[in-house]
Amino acid sequence: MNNNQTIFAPASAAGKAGVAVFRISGCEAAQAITKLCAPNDVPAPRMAMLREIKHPVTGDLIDKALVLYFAAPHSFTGEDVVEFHTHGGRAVSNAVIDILQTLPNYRLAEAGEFTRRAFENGKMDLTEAEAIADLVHADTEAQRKQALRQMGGALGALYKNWRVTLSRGLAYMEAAIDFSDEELPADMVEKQNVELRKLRDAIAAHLNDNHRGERLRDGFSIVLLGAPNAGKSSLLNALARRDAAIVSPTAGTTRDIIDVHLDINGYAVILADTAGLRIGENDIENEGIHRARARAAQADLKLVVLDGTAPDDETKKLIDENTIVVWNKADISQPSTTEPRALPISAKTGAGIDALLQKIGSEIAQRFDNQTTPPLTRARHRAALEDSVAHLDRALAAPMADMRAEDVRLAMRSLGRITGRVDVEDLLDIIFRDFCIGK
Ligand SMILES: Nc1nc2c(ncn2[C@@H]2O[C@H](COP(=O)(O)OP(=O)(O)OP(=O)(O)O)[C@@H](O)[C@H]2O)c(=O)[nH]1
Ligand SMILES: [Mg+2]
Repeated sequence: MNNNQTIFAPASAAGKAGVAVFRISGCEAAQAITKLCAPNDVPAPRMAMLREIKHPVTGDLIDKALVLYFAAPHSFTGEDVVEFHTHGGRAVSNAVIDILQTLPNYRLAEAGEFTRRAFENGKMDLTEAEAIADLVHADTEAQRKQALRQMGGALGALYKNWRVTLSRGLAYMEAAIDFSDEELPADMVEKQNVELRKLRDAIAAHLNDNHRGERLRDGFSIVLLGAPNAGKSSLLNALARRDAAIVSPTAGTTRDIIDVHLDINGYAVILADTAGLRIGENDIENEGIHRARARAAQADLKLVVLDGTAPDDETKKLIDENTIVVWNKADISQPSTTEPRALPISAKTGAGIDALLQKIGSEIAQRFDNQTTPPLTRARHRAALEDSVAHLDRALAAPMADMRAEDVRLAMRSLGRITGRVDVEDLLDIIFRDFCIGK
């Protein structure tokens, strides 16, 4: 990737729309205006101006557009940035892109390249850049809020503070190595150890969060479980409001796991339909049952479906504290008093489905709400934090001051990789690949 080149890209989605936004960034960004609009008419920075966009060679009028100029470093990328807000038709877009491509030293941006330049120019740390990708991909309210909070720098600030605490500790440790004992307060090592342990415990507590931030981002997983014919697939369809899974009176209909994505009270949910649990009639059904059990073991919440017309004890054995139980086929059966926890529903008529959705919503909210510290949102952060705890454990157990200092240095390095303040060159391609073109 060549940062000396000026990059451009459509920043709005392709297709017909009222307006299309083109973004241009780099030291020659202003050329887009002087070549396409007027040679001596770059608008004052941050002032929107209506201009004619013309073909630089033929002089053909392409469109009338709003033109904005942001002078470095006061722009999203920290470079000179130009935006054209044209009309959003395909022909206009194609013409603008074709012309920009002919300008010297201009090239189409790669996915995430604008944000990458912003990161490289110190406009944001990596957690904030990742939050932008999350915000662009957010489908639900909870995802949007989490991304916004991270974009505000809450997560980056937390990790940065930990790193600052460590660097302060390290300074003392290095002093202890460099100076002889009598020049330093006697309890200094002890004090440092207390600080290190406090920080180690804070990071461990942050890690021990049930993966809630990652779940909020990736989706909360709920699995439907029950006997064959209990009505699991019917319930999946009722909750998804579409015919996602095959329903039939034949026991053993579902084999493969069927996932549907739902938005329940603003939370992203992945609901999985599974094979009815019994001793299967053949290898295929048994494989389906095996998969159902495996998925149940990883799920955040189990939705156990009792067949109201034949509530069986095997199904009841699946119920634990992480379960919502429903009494299905309540339209043709009488809910039993022996199962007071079971919510009566009918997947067929839709009775009780709203109450079930409410119950699911409150179960999820209970797990996510009332959080004071910003949640950990990515496996990448988790791995770095785990690394850093391991180094701190080693530092606390180190028999010699210089070994301890080295482990603290490594713990700091792991924390620094999260925000991108230390060597992360190898990570950048992976992180920014997640983005859209134009972001
Ligand atoms: N009356 C009534 N019938 C239902 C209800 N829910 C499901 N059924 C019927 O029960 C039968 C089985 O439904 P499915 O949804 O396929 O059951 P399943 O649990 O997915 O079954 P397997 O995939 O075989 O494990 C079908 O004939 C449905 O129409 C309900 O609430 N009331
Ligand atoms: Mg089924």
